[in-house]
Amino acid sequence: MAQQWPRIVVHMDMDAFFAQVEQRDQPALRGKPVCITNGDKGSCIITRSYEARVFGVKTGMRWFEAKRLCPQLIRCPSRPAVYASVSTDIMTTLQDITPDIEVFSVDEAFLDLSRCRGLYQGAKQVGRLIKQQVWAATGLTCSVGISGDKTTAKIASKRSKPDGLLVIPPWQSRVALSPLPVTAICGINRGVANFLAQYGVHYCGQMQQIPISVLARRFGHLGRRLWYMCQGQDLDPVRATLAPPKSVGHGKVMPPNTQDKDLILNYLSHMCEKVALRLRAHGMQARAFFIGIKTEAGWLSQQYKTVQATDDGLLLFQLAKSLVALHWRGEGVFQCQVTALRPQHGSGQGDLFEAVDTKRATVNQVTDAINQKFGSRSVTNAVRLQGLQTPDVIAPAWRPSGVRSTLSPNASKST
Ligand code: TTP
Ligand code: MG
Repeated sequence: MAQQWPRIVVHMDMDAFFAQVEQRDQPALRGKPVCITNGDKGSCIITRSYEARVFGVKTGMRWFEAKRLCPQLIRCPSRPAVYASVSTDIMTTLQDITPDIEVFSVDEAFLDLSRCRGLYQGAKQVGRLIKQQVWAATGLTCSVGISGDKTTAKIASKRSKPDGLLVIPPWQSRVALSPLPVTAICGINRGVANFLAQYGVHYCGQMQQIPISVLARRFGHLGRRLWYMCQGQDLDPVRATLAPPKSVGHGKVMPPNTQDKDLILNYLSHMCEKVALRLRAHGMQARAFFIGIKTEAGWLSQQYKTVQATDDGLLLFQLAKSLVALHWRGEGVFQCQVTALRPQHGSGQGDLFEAVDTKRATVNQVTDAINQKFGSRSVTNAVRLQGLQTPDVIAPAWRPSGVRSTLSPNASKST
């Protein structure tokens, strides 16, 4: 991605989240004005489908008032446990894009792509990928805004709704936000707006007219942040709320009783590459790996420790080859598994006496970029070429522990 993007910040927001889940689960509701209330007698609208919005039905409105605006409005009782579970699926699948995710609410997340920009071609492509991932995981649409800061990204996702994608390059943020009333900015409530109005500031574009110190004196650090936010330069970082995965593993069931050594190695090589690719996608490396092949008598396996933390598939394959050489005596193999244990962000603690293999890192980086652009395995190791007919591995659905703790079954916002 172009260097003019000091940070690449994405805001993902589900469209009419609770209502869309109900329309997904009850096909009869699709295309109809639907609203969600607490229980089937609830009097307050928690949210409403886009079909209901056309009639002016709003969140927080009383049921009888909404019904007056839209006589055919259908009321659905809220199912918090279902929404929490869908929310978990969304946040989990977003981890495949970047580990730097801030779960902002039950249906919103910020993603910082700055650390994995090498994996993607551009903002539009990542945005489309995110929408596809969310759709594949849940069958629901979302809207995605991308910019250089959280505030502008959030404005962009909102502006693109529903089922939209809008990129506002950072150098256009100030102009894009300029005509918006200050109350459009997340964090500016009536009290702050009234204070700003005393200085003649009603729109974001007017913020530069007052010195930052005015806001700092009145609201402290938040005031300073608001001054930057209105100008499309929100400095607030994406604060990762999800715990990193405890392990990253790939396994595959093989043709029963495989005794062909080349085929066994081929499968293992494939697993090694998958694990390494996933580590790299998360900006992680590990020093400990489980490698195993399953025979009728059980697993032939070993835990390996590497001298340095690694994300290199070729190095893992060396370990896998040594496993086969050491433990395998020609028995039929049914399954294979490669797992990185306790992966860590970055390269962890380096070894003072071992030179880091930067050449391999560069090869991996270039390979990832080519495969990202032209499809997986456009570039691959020669040992894996003969296995190209085998279908791609389905990634095991690992669930980062952090997701569940940030979302309770009653995760809906209060109304
Ligand atoms: P929002 O993202 O604010 O709204 P939405 O997803 O329904 O619609 P939009 O397409 O405009 O994003 O909120 C997400 C869910 O949170 C929403 O479906 C219902 C719930 N919610 C509440 O429970 N109380 C509230 O006050 C709001 C605003 C939302
Ligand atoms: Mg939403």
